[in-house]
Order: sequence, then C-alpha cells, then structure tokens
Amino acid sequence: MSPYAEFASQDVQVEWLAGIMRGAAVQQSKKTLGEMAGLFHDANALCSMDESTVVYRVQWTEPVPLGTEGGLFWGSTTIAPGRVGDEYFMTHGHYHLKRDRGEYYGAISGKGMLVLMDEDRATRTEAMFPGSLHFIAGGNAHRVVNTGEEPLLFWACWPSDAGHDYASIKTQGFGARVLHRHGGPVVIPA
Ligand code: PAN
Ligand code: ZN
Repeated sequence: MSPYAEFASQDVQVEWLAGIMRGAAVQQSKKTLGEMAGLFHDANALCSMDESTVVYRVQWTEPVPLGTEGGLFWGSTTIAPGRVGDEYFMTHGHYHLKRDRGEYYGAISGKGMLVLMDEDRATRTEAMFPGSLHFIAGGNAHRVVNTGEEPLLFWACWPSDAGHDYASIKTQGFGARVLHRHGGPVVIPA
C-alpha cells in the first residue's frame, strides 16, 4: 500500500491568519523557558524569570510516518514576544538529521529574523515580516527570533524524512545571536 493512502482519510483544517490547525491528526507542542535553559546567553536573567513561561507553540500534521521518504509535514509556529535579558525569545533551532533536506517558512504576522547557519558555522539572517517567504536550503541550521512586540507566526513545510538534530545546537549554538541594543535588534557574532 502506498504510504500516502492514509492521508486521504485525514481531515485537517487551518486558520491561516491565526496559525491554528484543527483535526484529529493535528499534533502540538510547546517550549517553555525552563526547557530552553542553556540556549540563552544570559543565564542569570533566565534564573529570575518564570520557567513555565511559554516561549513558542507548534502545531503540525504528519500525514505519513516520520522518516518516510517523499512525504511532507506541515505546521505553524507562534513565538511569544519577550526577552531573556537582552536576547529575544526564539526557537530552539536545529539542523535536519538528514542534512540535505530543505524547508520552507512563510511568515504571517509579527516580525523577526530567521537565523541560518551552514555546516562551517557561517551564519546569516533574513528579515521575517507578514508575507516573507524563506527557502531554507539543505545543510542549514535554522532558528527564528521574535524581535517585535507581538507574537511572530509562521507556517512551515518540511520533508517527512528530514528529522531534527537539536543536540548540535544545544552544544555548539549558532554563529550569531540577535540581541536588543539601542532600542532595536542587532546581530552579534557569537
Ligand atoms: C519547524 C520547527 C518549529 C520549532 O517546524 O520545528 O518552528 O522550532 P524548533 O524545532 O527549532 O524547536 C521546523 O523547522 N521543522 O523542521
Ligand atoms: Zn526544520
């Protein structure tokens, strides 16, 4: 049987502008400040904050089993506004386990930066704003930073066999951080 046959019976609806997915197949997760310890550079600032604060939420659907070659996953991410010290709320960030797998991000509301890092740690950013579309080429670690005062919402589409390598980011970080300086975001080499 085709690995895609089951998808015909899935029933997922989206509210595009709200980033909400509905249906039995929809999965969701959230990441709190406590779960992100070690990712922000100012550990003291983090200590003085409520560790149950939700930094971002993700909803997604996996119409084929994780690891299936040729399928696609679809989801939304909403990052709350906020900072840990001078560092904006952001996603954990990851490489794909299968390094050559790419991804699309498309921003709906809010503003921020997509931080991209290749395997030589060369790091660059792309501005995210309502309507911005981002092709993340294979081999690039990706993280989104909310530099605004509203939630930052984007949709994403990624290959079902991409997988997520969080450990490399946890241990080595990105080659740059986006920090609040002189009233706005500045990209600082790390
Ligand atoms: C996205 C991300 C999502 C959350 O769906 O998984 O924005 O970011 P982290 O996975 O870094 O916590 C994606 O890039 N999928 O591959
Ligand atoms: Zn990804």
